[in-house]
Amino acid sequence: MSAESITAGLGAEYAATASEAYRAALQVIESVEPRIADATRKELADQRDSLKLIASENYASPAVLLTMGTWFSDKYAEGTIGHRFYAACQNVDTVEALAAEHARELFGAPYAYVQPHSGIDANLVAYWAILATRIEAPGLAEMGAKHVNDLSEADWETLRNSMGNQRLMGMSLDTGGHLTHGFRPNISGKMFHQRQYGTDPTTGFIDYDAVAAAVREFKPLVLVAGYSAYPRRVNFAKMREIADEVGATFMVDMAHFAGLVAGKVFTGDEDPVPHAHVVTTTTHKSLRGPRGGLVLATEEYAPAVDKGCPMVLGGPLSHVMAAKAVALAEARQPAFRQYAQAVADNAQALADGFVKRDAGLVTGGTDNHIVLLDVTSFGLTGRQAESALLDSGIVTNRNAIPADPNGAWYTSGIRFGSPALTTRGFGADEFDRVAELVVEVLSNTQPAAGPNGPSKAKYILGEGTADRVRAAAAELLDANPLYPGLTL
Ligand code: DSN
Repeated sequence: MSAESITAGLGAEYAATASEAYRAALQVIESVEPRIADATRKELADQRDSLKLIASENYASPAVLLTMGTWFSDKYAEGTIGHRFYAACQNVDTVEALAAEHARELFGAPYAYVQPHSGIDANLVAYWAILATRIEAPGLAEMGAKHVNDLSEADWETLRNSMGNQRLMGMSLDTGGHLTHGFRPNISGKMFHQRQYGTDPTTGFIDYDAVAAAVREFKPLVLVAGYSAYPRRVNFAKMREIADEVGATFMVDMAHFAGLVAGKVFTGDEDPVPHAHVVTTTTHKSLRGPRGGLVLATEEYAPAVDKGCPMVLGGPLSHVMAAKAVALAEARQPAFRQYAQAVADNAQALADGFVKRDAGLVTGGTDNHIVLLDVTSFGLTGRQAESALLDSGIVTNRNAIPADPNGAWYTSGIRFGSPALTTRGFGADEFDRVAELVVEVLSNTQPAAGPNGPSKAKYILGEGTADRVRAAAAELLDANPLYPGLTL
């Protein structure tokens, strides 16, 4: 696999033009608010100078980034393609239609809705589309009405209440699920009567028999699969069978691994699109696009998803929909498949690097883009480990592990992801070296007491460790530059 094909997305081939564009843009920004121009330059420098291992982050191409800085930002376009509540949306129609077409083609989905601003927006559109299809539409028919506005106050109250307490089951946050999958503090845990499934306490893997038993007992209207911190693949065909047994709508949130689906690393039973009724994703994680979300749906759910505005959303971010179209076009290139395969291979190399250095991993390894390190094996909390790594130029995020004794704030885990450094061109050897550097930092970090006794946040990093690791990281970073040739 050639490094060039993987880093093609960074735009080395048009670096000179992009440099001119950014220099001009920064000059214009500087004339209005120089501190923002400075922060923008500093952000690039910081991203260039650190090992970014946050599993949900990536580096979008200059083509994607530049697409967001245009006058499409100024346009209101509530409604759908060709059916807007505002005039003069002809160019937004072009943009939205192209983004949706790329999404449909890339994922092989019958329908795509590209307006959601984020993952949570996409999930809310999906949830309300499911409620509209499964509860509201039959309720309206039973009441002999075509539209909710035709109902009496009393009938609307009855119908509205019937949507308010439906059942949803998703993966619990501490076993790797997302907060929008029924976590009580999130709107999904409040608008649904929710219950969660977890993972096997011994292996850390999803136990499909246990999920099936829980689903049979709870009989959810919606079964959600997908994760933010589960380092393994999911058998979506099996999950669909489980959903079908109780007549549940099967929804998959592929926000984390959409790039692996797009790049055909996840195929067959591991590709959610042929198995789910509704699939949601963000566009900025392994998919490497702009920040945003989208929803894919079967013909059955498409009409309700298409009403995302006004159901959940207001005006779409037309400039971001344009950038989604560019990113999805990039993801349809053959080079993206090589990138996606490298993301999976590199995560594997990182996990192997930890295992051979005796660091404890949740599930013992990975077969996606995530590696979840249990830092209790170093006598640390996630918070202490995250801070010590950051001091050493390694950017990660602390994350709960199953049945985490330190809770969701301090945590006992560090989540690593391979998408961003793979975009820079890192390969398996570099990821093994990253594992070595992480272990070096954590082995040289001690928990420390605060002024009031034991602390889950304070730590002492061995003298010289941060400098030593930063120097070693710089060698890797210099050999794999971020936005090669781009100068401000
Ligand atoms: N914040 C994203 C993640 O890190 O997984 C999802 O919300």
